[in-house]
Parts: sequence; C-alpha cells; structure tokens
Amino acid sequence: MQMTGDQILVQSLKDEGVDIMFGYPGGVLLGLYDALFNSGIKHVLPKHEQAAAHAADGYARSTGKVGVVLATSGPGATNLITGVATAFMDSVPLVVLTGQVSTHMIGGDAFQEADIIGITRPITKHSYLVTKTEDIARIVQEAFHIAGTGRPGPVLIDLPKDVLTGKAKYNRPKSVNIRGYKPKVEGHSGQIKRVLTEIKKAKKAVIYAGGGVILSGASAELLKFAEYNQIPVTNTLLGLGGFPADHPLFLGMLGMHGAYVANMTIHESDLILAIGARFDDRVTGNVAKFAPNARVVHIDIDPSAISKNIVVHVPVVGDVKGVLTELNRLQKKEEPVWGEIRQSWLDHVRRWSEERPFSYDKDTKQIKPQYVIERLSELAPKDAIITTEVGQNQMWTAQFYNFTKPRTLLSSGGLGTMGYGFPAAMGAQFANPDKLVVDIAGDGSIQMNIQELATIAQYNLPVKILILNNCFLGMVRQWQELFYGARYSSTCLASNPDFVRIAEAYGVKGIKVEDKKDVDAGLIEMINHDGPVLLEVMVDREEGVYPMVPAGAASSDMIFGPNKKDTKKLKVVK
Ligand SMILES: Cc1ncc(C[n+]2csc(CCOP(=O)(O)OP(=O)(O)O)c2C)c(N)n1
Repeated sequence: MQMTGDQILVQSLKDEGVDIMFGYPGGVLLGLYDALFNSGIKHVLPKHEQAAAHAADGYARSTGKVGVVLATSGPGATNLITGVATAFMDSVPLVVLTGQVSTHMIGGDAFQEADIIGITRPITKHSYLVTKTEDIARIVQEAFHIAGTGRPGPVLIDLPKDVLTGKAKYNRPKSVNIRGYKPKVEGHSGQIKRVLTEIKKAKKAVIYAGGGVILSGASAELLKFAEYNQIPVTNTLLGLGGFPADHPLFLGMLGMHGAYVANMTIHESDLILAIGARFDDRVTGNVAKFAPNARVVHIDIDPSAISKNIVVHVPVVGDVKGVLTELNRLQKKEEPVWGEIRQSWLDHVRRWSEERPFSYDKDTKQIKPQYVIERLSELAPKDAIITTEVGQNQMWTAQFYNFTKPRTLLSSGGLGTMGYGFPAAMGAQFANPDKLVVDIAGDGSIQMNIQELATIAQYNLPVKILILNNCFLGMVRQWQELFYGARYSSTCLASNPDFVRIAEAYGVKGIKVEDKKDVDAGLIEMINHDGPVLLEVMVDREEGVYPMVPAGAASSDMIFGPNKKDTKKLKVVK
C-alpha cells in the first residue's frame, strides 16, 4: 500500500515506540501535523522551539529513552540549536526532526530555508537529509539506533517538503545494519585485569564517577565496586544521583565548586578511577596541576574521550555497566586487599570532610539560598526529580540537595544553558506524571523560557518552579565581586517582573516568600498543590558559591567565602 511520506514518518515513530513528542508546526509541516492528528502519539506544543528541544531532553534524561522533537524549516529549526547543543554536550539521546524546503529549492535561498544539517554538524552525533520518500522508515529506525546506543546523542533528520508529500510503500527493515557504526560495548579483558592490578598497588585510590554511570544504568554496580574495595567516590555534576549522597564513601561533587574533601582527595590520590566521566575543565582546573601523583584508569564507552584532556595510563573502552560487572565478577574470587592501608587513607579523607564541609551562615535573618535547598531536599520525596537552571542556583543545588537515586538531577552540565531547567522539567513531568518535579531557578534564567508557563497551564502539568530571587545574575555578579572590584556591569536585574503576577496571568499558582520563617510553609504548599506552582523566594543578594577554584588554578587551590558577611546590602541599580 502506498503511503505519503508524512504517514510513513508517523508510522515509523510509532514503530519505535514513541508515545510523546514535542514540536512546533509551520508551512512545510502541515501534512505531517495532519498525519499526527489522531495518530495516537501525544504531541506537546511548547511555546518556543528551544523549549521543545529541552523538554525532549528532560524526557530522555529522566527515562533513559530517546526524546523526540520536531520543528519546521528555517527559523523553527534554528530555534532548536541551543537545545540540540545542550543535549550533545551531555550525551542525551534525541531524534530531532526538521522540516526542509522541497529538494529542488534547497540551496536557492528559498523562503524559510536554513542549512540545518550544516549548522548542526558539530552538535549532532549524526544527521540525515532525506531525499527519497521510501527511505524515511529506514532512516528513522537508524536514527533511533544511533541516538540511543554507544555514547548517546542527538541525531537530526531533515525532511524536505516534497519527500513528505511524496508516496511510497512502508518499508521498515527487520534489523538495523549501519556500516561503520559498531560501538564497542565490551571492555577488553586484558585491560580490565590491568585495572585490578592498579587497584592492588594503590594506597590512595579514588573513584571519579560521571554521567556515564547514570546513562548506562550502572549505579548498583558502582556501589558494589566501591564498597568491595572501600574506595571513596566523588561525582561530577552530571554524575550526582549515580552514587547515593548519604553513603559513607561519598565525598560530594568535585571541581570548580566541588567539595573541599573531593578536590583534596583527587589532588592527593595515587590512583584515579574515572568512570563514565570526561575530565571536563570545570573538574580538572589547570590540567598541568591536576592530580600530580596519580595514575589514571579511564573507563568510557567513547574511545575519543580517552586521553583527550588528561593522560590516561589504563584505558578501558566499553559500556560502564558491563565493565563494572566484569570487575565485580573477577574480584569476587579474590580476597579484598585494602587492610590497614585503605583504612588510613579513608581516615585521612574523612578528616578533610570534617575540616571544611559545605557551609553557610545559619544564624542570619536573611534567607540563604542554601537553606531553601536543604529544606527542599528534606521535604521532597526521595524520588523527586530536580532540574536546575545555570548559575549559583545550579551549584547550590549540587552542593546542598541530597541526590540518592539516578536520573533525579537534570542539569545542563557541558553547555551550561540558562533556560534549560524549566522546559526540561516539563519533559520530565510528562514522562513521570506521578513524581514531584521541581525546577530550581535563578531570577535571570527563569526569564529565558518563562513563556512555558502557558504550556504547563494548558496541560495542567504539576511542574513546580522554585525561583531563588537574588535580583542579580548571581553567578556573574560573584565573579565581578571577586575579580572585577565589585563593578556590577549589567548583572543587576532591576527590571524583574512581579513573578507571582506573571504566573497568575498564565493561570499558574504563584507564591512569594520573603521571611525565613515562611520558607517551610512555602515549600510545603508548593509540594502539596496538585497543579503547577511558581514559588518565588527572596534570598540574600550577596551570597556566593564556595568553595571555588578560580580559573587557571590547581583544583586543590580553593578559595572560601567569608563565614559571615557584613550586613551592608547590595543596592539594586536602576
Ligand atoms: C544562555 C546563557 N546565557 C548566558 C550565560 C552566562 N551565565 C552563566 S550563569 C549566569 C547568571 C545566572 O543568573 P540567574 O539565572 O539569576 O541565577 P543565579 O546565578 O543568580 O542563581 C549567566 C548570565 C549562560 N550560562 N547561558
């Protein structure tokens, strides 16, 4: 039976098990939108394509499934770029569908034409320009396979108008076979044995676990491995939740705003076991000074990540879950070797954590943002999903929220995209209708996609937005305070709107808290309300994120904030 390209596309998505997608229509997609109508696939209409991409990303990160986003040719497609780049940097599986002008018009500066394949080449794992209607089913199948296997990432399919309106038979191959694409899943057994030798030799080992642990579903294996060897564990931002924050071996996040104990442990270690992590510069600081005495084992599915930023002594290319399972299996036969040496290292490490834990002034009358996050962490259920924006709000969340389960923190790590958290929370809420989903936001970043209040109101999606309002682009203000003589150039948000009234204008419940004693009540009201809520908390404008490794310093060279600041208040500059 002949079908139109539009119908083939919809059938292909159904055959991939797609039940929800996020998109925005336009001229070249009219037929496709008609085919989607009554297709059984839920189509969510955010109010900006960037938000559609982040929503698909939030759906993917919270479930491990491939997220799907659709935009029209030209401006629709280019509006996706920040979302695609965000997903690419954090290895999130997406299939990105874009409309394109008809094949004979491509390259002719047609109305709403953009070379989206060219524009997105550096930020996609792979891309397809479909030139024949009969190829659609195969390409969709391949795209899902590529997006979700190996190191996951976004795959783009550009769909010209005539390919969508053309007719062909539905022809979906029985299996996927892509020449040149065979991700290496199993680690080399010789290399795996070398890891065990390194562990036996080490006196001061540390595990540095990244988002790869969560992506491969290896949290249980990591826990077993760490416990068996009694090796302390530090997480990257994207790794948080991959190891339980309440575990005695857990050191907290490492890096620029990481825990003192985590950075000192890495710095003094003689063996780093990097698992599903990529030695990002926010983690290493000055690479020349990073962990000067350590041998480095790196377990990662992506061969190109090995020795990219740091010289690796023992690489193991493979899926983290498989490699850890094999390490655990081999170790079962052996007697643990840690003994006294391991114990004395752990004691040493513990001293660092007692010396300088994350802290803030608890006695002040002002509302400290860290306090709000601590209270949320205590009041929210353990399986709540937290998304963040970017800036101080993100770092305080990483420091003060106790993530004990994988896929409970969704945050833009690699690209650091302000405006990510709210739409990502929408995607996560659609995927997890029964869970509490909270976006922890700054007053700056929430305004980057604030129009999505309309979307959560429309679908009565119970997303909660918690704005930590410090009347500044806080993270940038902090750098200006520290390194630019407190000259606050263009970081004061004097024109902030009345967020509660904005929420209400969209039909969303708004709550404002200005007094420390009302924080708990505000949070509880937010959590218990069964629809969408925006909670604005007025926090100390001058609070900083500490410790901090200044740019270019060694990760052991942290600066610490004053325990108490004088009470002089920052003025809002009109
Ligand atoms: C799209 C985008 N633009 C600019 C930046 C640079 N940037 C990083 S943090 C930050 C300030 C964020 O302010 P706010 O959202 O109020 O959060 P706070 O730091 O106060 O918690 C800026 C401008 C960014 N990360 N992303």
